[in-house]
Amino acid sequence: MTRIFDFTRAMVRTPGPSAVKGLRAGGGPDPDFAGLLSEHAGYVAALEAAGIAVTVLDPLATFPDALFVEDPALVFREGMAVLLNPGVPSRAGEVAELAPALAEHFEQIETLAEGHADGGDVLVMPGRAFIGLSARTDRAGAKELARILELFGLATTIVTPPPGVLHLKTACSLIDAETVLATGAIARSGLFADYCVIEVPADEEGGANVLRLADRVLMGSGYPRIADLIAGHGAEPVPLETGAIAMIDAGLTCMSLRW
Ligand code: CIR
Repeated sequence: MTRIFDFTRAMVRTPGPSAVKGLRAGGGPDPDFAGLLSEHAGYVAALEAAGIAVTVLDPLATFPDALFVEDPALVFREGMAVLLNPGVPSRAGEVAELAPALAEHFEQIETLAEGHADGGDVLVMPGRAFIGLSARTDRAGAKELARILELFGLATTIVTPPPGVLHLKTACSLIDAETVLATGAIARSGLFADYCVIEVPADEEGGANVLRLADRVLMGSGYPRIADLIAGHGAEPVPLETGAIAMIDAGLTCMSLRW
């Protein structure tokens, strides 16, 4: 039986030179373009090594953050996709750029008609999606997204993540159907009371965004205790270099759409 983290296809967008100007909440220097390119290539190689056929879209010079394809859309292996409305003006135009590529793969495409929502704020568990309110996802967008996801048969829960994270999934990730990896603040919040929570050690919170693919978990290198926790849970940790993308506030889930 196909599990929620068994994917056969993914879509990514190669970073262009403007990606070094990607948004970052805490300021800081630009990452090196060669570093971004090599981390992205390593990520694509890791998707392919997991048996996933990857569609690679061309860079978009006018949208520095367009390599983070997870934010302008949501996709489901059952053939549905949702065009979202990113909550920061510089990313709004990414949706129209992504739409034609999605139309080649998805039969039913819904559009967020109200409010703002970023895909990074949506954690999809079996039968239920958690939608985080953030600086990017407002209540109108979350409610509208909930309406659409309920059409798809998913229950939804709108949650307020602890402060200080860009997106809900900056601080938590799916490990399996019953399990999430989460920072201490999320673990203590009771948000995932119905799930098994693997708590990220306090000094490794930057590594809480991981990507489960079949029997492996793509994760940032430099988080040895998270790697041990994942291995202890029976999945294979695959550490990837993420130093450059982390400088523009990104992790593992945000660089692809999977179905
Ligand atoms: C942004 O601030 O929008 C990008 N620099 C990073 C987006 C990361 N997206 C994600 O985690 N889903």
